[in-house]
Amino acid sequence: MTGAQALMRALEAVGTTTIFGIPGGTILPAYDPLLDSPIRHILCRHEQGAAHAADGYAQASGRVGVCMATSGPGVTNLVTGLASAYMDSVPVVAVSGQVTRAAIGGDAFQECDATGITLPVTKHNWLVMDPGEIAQTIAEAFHVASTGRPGPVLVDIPKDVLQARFPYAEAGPVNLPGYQPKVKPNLRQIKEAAKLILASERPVIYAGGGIIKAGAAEDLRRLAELAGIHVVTTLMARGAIPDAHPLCLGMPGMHGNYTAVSALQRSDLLIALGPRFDDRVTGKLAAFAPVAKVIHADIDPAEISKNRHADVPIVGDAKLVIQELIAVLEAELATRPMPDYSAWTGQLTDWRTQFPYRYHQPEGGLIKPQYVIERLGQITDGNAIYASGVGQHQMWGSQFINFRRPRTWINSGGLGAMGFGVPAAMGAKVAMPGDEVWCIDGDGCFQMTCQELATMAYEKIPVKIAIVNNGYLGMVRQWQELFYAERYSEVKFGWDIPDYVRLAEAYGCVGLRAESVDDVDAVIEKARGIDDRPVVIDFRCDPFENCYPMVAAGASNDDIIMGPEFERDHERVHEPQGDMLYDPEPPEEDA
Ligand SMILES: Cc1ncc(C[n+]2csc(CCOP(=O)(O)OP(=O)(O)O)c2C)c(N)n1
Repeated sequence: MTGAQALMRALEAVGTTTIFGIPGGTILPAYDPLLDSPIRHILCRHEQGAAHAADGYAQASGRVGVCMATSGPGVTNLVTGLASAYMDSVPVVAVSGQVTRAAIGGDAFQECDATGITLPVTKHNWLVMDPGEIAQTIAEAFHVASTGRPGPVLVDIPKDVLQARFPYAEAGPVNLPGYQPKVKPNLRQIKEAAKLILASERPVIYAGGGIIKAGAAEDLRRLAELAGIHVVTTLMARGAIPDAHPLCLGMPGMHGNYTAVSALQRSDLLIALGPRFDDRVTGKLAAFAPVAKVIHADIDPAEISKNRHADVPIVGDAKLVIQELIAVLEAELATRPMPDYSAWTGQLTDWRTQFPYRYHQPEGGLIKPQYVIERLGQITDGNAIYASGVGQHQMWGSQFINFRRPRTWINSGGLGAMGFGVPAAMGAKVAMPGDEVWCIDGDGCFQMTCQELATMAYEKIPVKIAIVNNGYLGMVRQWQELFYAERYSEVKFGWDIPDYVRLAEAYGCVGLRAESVDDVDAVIEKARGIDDRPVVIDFRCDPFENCYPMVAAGASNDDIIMGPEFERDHERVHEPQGDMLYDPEPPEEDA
């Protein structure tokens, strides 16, 4: 068979059912055997869309997402998507065409150094110079992408390797001596961790995206309930424990809620399970959780003590770590009671009642973006899959939807790539066709990848897209308002261009618009009733609404800004909270 046939055979053998891609000269041989393969190829309109779709597919399902592109500009268009998947540890396999072996290095037409260009944004990549290595490389690529700390990989194959005829042999077992992820935690560290938990007074579980990647959501809930310890869920861990659970505190960080931020800040023990101490969570690192000891469990040893020293480092799969921790704690609790956390719990409960997310929807006034998102979450009952763009709408989505289960909040968290939402929602819907899938997008983000509406309309992928149209690059406008004396430089788009309803219709979708609060429920309901094509809703929202709470970039979490709705209570927020308060060191100057 040919190398191209071998590629398809190998992709089928590892369970690929869908590829998102765009053909071109060097990958063309691989498109021919697709006609004879059961694999569904979804012809995207831009390779960035293909890569984000593979990412959304993987985040929603836990399976590996696959995308394919031609050499040169095809690969460079994939790079943003690969970088996003890399930052968020999402398993994606990208297959790219390369110029023929003889032409490599000669600046041939559409040549680019695909492995070189993607090296920093992939977990690993390969240039396959021998057709006999295709099957084994694909097997290795899937293994590397999906095991240990998951991530994207790229397999680059020269055109003549795809065309070459050779005797096919199935891939053998994957044996990579240099790649042995450690999944089983060390029992001694688990016992140390249990000891710290039993000695703590103000513990908090700091749950990161690793919980969802490891399929450890159920175990997380059991641990929290066994110990009676509250959980914060980072942007990438939303849904790891249901928001309605009494021990769930929601999202910490730059736009997190007061209780989650302060719980970390005042804690004496952070039980960090699969987070990476991202600066959007820690704020100014030197001032983060100043008196807390840290248990840090992560599958990637390089994460541990990278940003914050771990008193108890645990390398291992989050699911196994939690299961072992539960076993050790249960054994301990047979002989002694759990510490009394009631003072701490009382404090958390007080904060929760005093400082929930707040906004004000004036009657007859412009629609507030928070209102749109809150209603969307309520009407869908937190039961849909929600993908998001990047900006204010993303933060409000995380704040105002009550997530019920893991893999329902799909984001470009680490890279923060505008344009992620529409294609990621497409990938999610393909992976989970039985689920209702919404994209919550900004008008800026939407315009970066809205060409995938054509893909979805043509392929009958009925995603619903809620554009929170504030006519601005809202998050940037917010920063200009707060930190650049309201000097609004190059952030205004206006509500009207493009006309999103007509644009949706031109793309074969249904276009709807909400201009007043009274329209909001009706258009959401209407969109829910349409299942034969994508729906785009243009929600015309208040352009000057800001996202709060906010911890300014580089500021300490102690300096959380609660926003105008809390201005009256401002002094109270910053008053010492009795003996719950630590005595902070004076903050260090930024280096
Ligand atoms: C590709 C890319 N370019 C620029 C940015 C910087 N950026 C972050 S948020 C944002 C504004 C997003 O505007 P919009 O999509 O309208 O969402 P809103 O904040 O108004 O909800 C920008 C420009 C980015 N994150 N990604």
